[in-house]
Amino acid sequence: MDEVRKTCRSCGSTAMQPVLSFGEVPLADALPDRASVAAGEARHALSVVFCESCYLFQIRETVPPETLYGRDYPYYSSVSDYLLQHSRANALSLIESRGLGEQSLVVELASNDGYLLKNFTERRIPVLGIDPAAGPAKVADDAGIPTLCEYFGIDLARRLRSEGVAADVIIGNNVMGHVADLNGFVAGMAHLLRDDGVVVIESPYVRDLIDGCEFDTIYHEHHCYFSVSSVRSLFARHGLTLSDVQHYPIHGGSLRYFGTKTGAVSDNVRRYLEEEEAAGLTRFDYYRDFADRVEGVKARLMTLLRDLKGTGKTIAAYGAAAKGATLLNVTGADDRLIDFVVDRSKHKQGLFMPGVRIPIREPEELVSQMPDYALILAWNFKDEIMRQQAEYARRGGKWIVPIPEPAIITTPAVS
Ligand code: DWN
Repeated sequence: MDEVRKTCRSCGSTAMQPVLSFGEVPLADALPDRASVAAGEARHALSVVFCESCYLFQIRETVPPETLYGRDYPYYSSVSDYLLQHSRANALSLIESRGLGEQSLVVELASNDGYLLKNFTERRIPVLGIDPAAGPAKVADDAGIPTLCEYFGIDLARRLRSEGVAADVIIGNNVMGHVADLNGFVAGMAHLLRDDGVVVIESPYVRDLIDGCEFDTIYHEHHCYFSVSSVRSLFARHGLTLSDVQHYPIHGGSLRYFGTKTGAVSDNVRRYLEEEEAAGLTRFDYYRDFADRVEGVKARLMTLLRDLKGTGKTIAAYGAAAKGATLLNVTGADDRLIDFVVDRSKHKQGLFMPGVRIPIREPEELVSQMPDYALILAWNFKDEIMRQQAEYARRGGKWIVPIPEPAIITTPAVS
């Protein structure tokens, strides 16, 4: 049974303003097989609120973590070349700036298939991965990256500390927003961190989400959508200073937050706090018209797809992304409009997009079937995808991007 929160996930306040409701949608990463599609899939309410007390944008509903990240969790980080490059640059910069070596310990929370930690093990820097998703965790472990297949929080941090484990660096990419017990997670990081260590957290930036109308990134795995203002008070509650923040374009715009026990606060943090205050991120007004803007994008996307279909065009999609599942379900773009979705991940091929009965196939099908249009559901990787699929465009295939505004992109022919 899903919990429906009446208090803020961070500060516990009841001053929460409703922003948006998607009604009931299937879980975005629960990709059904043919039998499950026929049997009918479970749906869960999904709605977003803004906390006026600590400024955290968050969903109300909590689906039990065993349901979200059980045995069949299909997301493997190593599928995107761009993500691998981005992660490698992060690792190399930490190795240099923190002077990491054979005496250090790097812990990664949500270490997935080892996509990031391998950059440390290659340089003989000891690591520990922690990830409750059994499939990706096993891939990492098999590749020689020690991985605990468990949920991280204060209990696990205490156990590790009692076994003598203490981290010089704790990395958590796209995980802090995913945990149901946010305070237990941050308390756990503070507990596991050495006094001179650093916590490095990456998460999509709520300002990019709102300004870019990235509504499809809202789904049950993502409980929280952070700003600098909301992270500062969250960290402070657990004895961590938000000492620096950096912006990256990945996943539609993300912030990397640095937390320390002793560190000074950088000018960057002060600048972000001032800018968020000036732009209004700390007030409900900033979020008030988001639902109307989302309705506009949904309507224009559906008009575009229906008009194309109405003139006899065929449409496929690229990327069986979780955000793609949200987009298809909240717009109602189902198998009557979209013939198939392609995805590089072998863990997704042969299954279906949740709730919309659209089969997931190999990327090669794009060129062998030549649908007239391909909707890029993984729009955050659109450049990488269009480069890989240059042959599709060369043969006359056209791309559609849904976000921030539905548009047809014609890429130049590649010889
Ligand atoms: O927080 C989360 C983020 C960071 O990643 C998750 N809860 C799950 C996941 O969300 P997503 O599924 O929306 O993420 P991606 O990484 O945007 O998904 C891209 C999909 O597209 C994957 O299924 C892989 C696929 N892909 C592909 O087939 N060819 C991606 C690239 C770059 C490609 O070239």
